[in-house]
Amino acid sequence: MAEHESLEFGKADFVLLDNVSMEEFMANLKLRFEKGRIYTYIGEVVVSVNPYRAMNIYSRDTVEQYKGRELYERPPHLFAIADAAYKAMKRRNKDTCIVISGESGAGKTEASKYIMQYIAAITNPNQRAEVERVKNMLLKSNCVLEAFGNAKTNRNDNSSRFGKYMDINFDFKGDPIGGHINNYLLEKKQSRVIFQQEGERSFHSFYQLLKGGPDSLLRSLHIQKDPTAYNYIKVGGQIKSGINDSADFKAVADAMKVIGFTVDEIQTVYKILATILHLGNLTFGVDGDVTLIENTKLVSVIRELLSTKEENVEKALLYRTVATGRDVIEKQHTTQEASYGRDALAKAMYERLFCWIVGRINDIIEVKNYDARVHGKNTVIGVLDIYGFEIFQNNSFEQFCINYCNEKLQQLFIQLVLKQEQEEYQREGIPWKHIDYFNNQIIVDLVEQQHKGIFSVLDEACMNVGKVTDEVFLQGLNVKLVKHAHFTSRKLSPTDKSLEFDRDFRIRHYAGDVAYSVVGFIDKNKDTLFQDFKRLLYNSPHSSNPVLKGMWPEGKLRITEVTKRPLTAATIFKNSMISLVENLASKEPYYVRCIKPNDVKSPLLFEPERCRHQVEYLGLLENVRVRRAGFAYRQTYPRFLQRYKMISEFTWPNHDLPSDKDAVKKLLQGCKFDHDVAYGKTKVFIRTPRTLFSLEEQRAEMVKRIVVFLQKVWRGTL
Ligand code: AD9
Ligand code: MG
Repeated sequence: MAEHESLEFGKADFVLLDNVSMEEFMANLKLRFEKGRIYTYIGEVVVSVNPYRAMNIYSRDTVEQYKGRELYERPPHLFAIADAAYKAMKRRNKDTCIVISGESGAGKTEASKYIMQYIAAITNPNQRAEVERVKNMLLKSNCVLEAFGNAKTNRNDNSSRFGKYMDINFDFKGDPIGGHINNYLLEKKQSRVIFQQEGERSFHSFYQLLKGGPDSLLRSLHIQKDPTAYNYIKVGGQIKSGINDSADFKAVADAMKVIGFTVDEIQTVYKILATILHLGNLTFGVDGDVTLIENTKLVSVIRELLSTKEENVEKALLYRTVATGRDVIEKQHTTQEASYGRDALAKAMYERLFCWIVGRINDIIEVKNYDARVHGKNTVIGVLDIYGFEIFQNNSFEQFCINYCNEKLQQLFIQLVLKQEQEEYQREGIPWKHIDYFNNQIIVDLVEQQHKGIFSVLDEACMNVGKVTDEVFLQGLNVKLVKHAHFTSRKLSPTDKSLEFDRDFRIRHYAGDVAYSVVGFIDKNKDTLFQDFKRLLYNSPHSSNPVLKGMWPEGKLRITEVTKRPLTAATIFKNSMISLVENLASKEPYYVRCIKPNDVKSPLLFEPERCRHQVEYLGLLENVRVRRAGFAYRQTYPRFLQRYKMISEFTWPNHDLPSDKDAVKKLLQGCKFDHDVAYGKTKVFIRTPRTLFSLEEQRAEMVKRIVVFLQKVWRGTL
């Protein structure tokens, strides 16, 4: 139990609840939130509730209070978890990772920044210049990634539209020497680039350029300041956001420079943003049976920005080159196809731009010239900031991918928590008792299994030569998964009222049932960008500007060479999840579970129903159960004695027993708690929280008596 906290703030660790029930869990969460205690533990997991107000708990002073301390010595805090991950890495030479999950707006990205800030604050005591440089770059990379990967949504003014995993590498002294970022795109094909929901914006980068770009830059890009002049960001352009885009433009430009982007690279980034905005204003018309571009002036602007020939741009937008055997023919688009192609191009350009930025940051921050033979092992702390379970009114391909990701993480979590417990018991020589839990491997398989899994069925449907529709995909699912306990659809359960539409299927996730609409699955899964664009962009820039070219490596294939289909979105996502989980599994994990208390960003409101859902989706009760199935509390003998020795005559003020272990035994036997504990090699394990409370109460009583006694001594009245 975390010390220095009285019970008036609720229980600092959920494993100490009297009963593990949703009611008790929620009551404790609410009480703590209302008392300004936003963090609570489940063992070594931090549960965090977004305070929606500035908290005075991240200062340099607070850092000092957590530095080098054990988890339970101070009130629950992100810093304690960051410190635990850091200590484990340093002391045991082990790679560790911190997994942060929760729904949009729950506080994941803020938490990841506080963790990075903490790590930066406690490392490099000798102020080595090279390490300071690396730290600065790691912190600055956040600012760039947020500009290009975040947007204002209805849920969060600064919503990360990508999942992020960042490795920080440390040298043998425990100082940061580099890093690596992996990104997991959330919005398939960056649909936000061409359209936003009412009340939302496109990515910050566009508004920053328009509001903050110097006039000379905007002139060279043929861009005007008013965002509503651009079709693609028109909706979001009208929004008053409270975000200072102009100041952010400068901060991002500065961060790119500090990280090491060249002037040419930064210029190319702006050119791509401008090209996308111009593309959105292109319109198509017909003259007889010829499709044409109506505003030809824009074509010359785009040509200039991409450094290519005008006719190349026009051709790529209006024609599609197809290879039939050895012959190459050009097919003209209809206006509809041309608009579709234009939008696909804009989205793909943004996606490639974002991935290129991540790749460029990686080139710069990766560890170079580290010789493990000289310096010892280089260890890693990974920080994962990734979207949690999503259940909306309408759930589509994106929610399906996100929820699959959470199934994978849950599987890992259960395995690792159980494994960790098991290993600790083994180390301490305590017999292992089997813990019953729901193993969600069956749902992971349902999605990712070869041939029979949902992703396979989807890929197969996309490869159909004949009709490729969402319905064909659903039929495939109905055939392959007819008997699966966690899958159903309208066809398979015609009387099921919860499946509203014919085109829905439902999965029984570990966190609850979710109905998905198959509409759009096929389109979102396929790479719909015409090859012609890839060739255009690969071939366009002069060789002196390799940036754009580097984003489109497939463009170098000649038309007759393009035989292999590009990987589907599902396959790319699945592969990235499998390797992410493999990577995490090789590290010692720490968890932060974020909860959003309300939908109106209020610091005062705790909406019980909203929070309860999240507690369910995050599997927190299961987490408490697993944690309690073994021993609720454990502590090393010396620390245990330090805290409780005053409650026993055998140990107060000092004991004369052969070891601390013997002293603890004597103490607990004296209190008649012997039946509820196990004595490991270095730690005492207490099974039920009640025992611990009782110890705490006795301790509080003794502390009171000692204080009274001392006061009397001081006053000389004894
Ligand atoms: V999303 O999935 O990227 O849409 P996140 O990352 O979970 O989402 P984020 O960290 O961006 O949410 O937090 C949302 C907002 O909540 C922030 O912009 C802050 O205004 C607010 N917030 C979150 N955590 C804290 C905190 N510890 N202290 C104060 C906070 N405010
Ligand atoms: Mg975020």
